[in-house]
Amino acid sequence: MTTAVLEKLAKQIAKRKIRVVDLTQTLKPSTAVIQLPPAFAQSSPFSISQISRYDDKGPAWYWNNISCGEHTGTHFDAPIHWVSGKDYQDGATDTIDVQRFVAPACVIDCSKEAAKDEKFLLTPKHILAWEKKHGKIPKGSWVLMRTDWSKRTDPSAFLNMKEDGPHVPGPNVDAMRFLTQERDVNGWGVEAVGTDAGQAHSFEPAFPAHNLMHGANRFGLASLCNLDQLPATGAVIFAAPLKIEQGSGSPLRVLALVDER
Ligand code: 23J
Ligand code: MN
Repeated sequence: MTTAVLEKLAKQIAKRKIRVVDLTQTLKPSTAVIQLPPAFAQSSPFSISQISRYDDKGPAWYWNNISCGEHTGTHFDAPIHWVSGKDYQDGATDTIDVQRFVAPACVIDCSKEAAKDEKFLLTPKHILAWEKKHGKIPKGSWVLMRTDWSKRTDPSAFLNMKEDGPHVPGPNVDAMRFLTQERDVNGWGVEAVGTDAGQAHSFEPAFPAHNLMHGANRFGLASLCNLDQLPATGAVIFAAPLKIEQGSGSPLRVLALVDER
């Protein structure tokens, strides 16, 4: 049975009846990195330096040294990233059950709302309205918030930092309670630099996408793109972070399989 299903899947992919959509932003030195208040330590941006390029330093090979924070560009947040998830033995990049790196996605389109309000907050009311149209969010799904925020290619517009912190859309506290407690999701993904709203430092609890998702051993995906190419339901996401020993997350390539029919 399984062989037949996988064979069929491989054929459909080869024929492009199932399309592979790249949900990943290009990682480069100008990639915007989250800015925390000055009291806290900061994450390093992505940097790349050439080792050799078919030259005297290496006549037949090209390669680079790279460095960056774990939470740079399109990246995965593991449960141990947050203090609320620190004790999960299976909550680090190297200990997570790999089965959870492949999961279906529900895409909630908030692009109109985010265009009107840079501080738009997704609430359970919006999620329930989405479910009325598309059905109940299946257990083990990614829930992805489409805002079209990834279309802000200028790093400062992407971060959108103001006097009172970033003006960036995201989820409210009750949305994160609902998805962890009532829907048993695999994780929560967004197009913005982090999984939480720009003003989430002032929420109670602060940073609910981090505090509640990771506290419930669920994952985060940040800086996604091309969510406008996904159906509301039916896409399958491949999101596997680097196997960093006791890693809190990592940049990664996020791919979606989408049925063309
Ligand atoms: C550290 C502290 C606060 C936040 C974050 C990291 C992230 O958004 C992240 O990339 O996980 S809000
Ligand atoms: Mn992160």
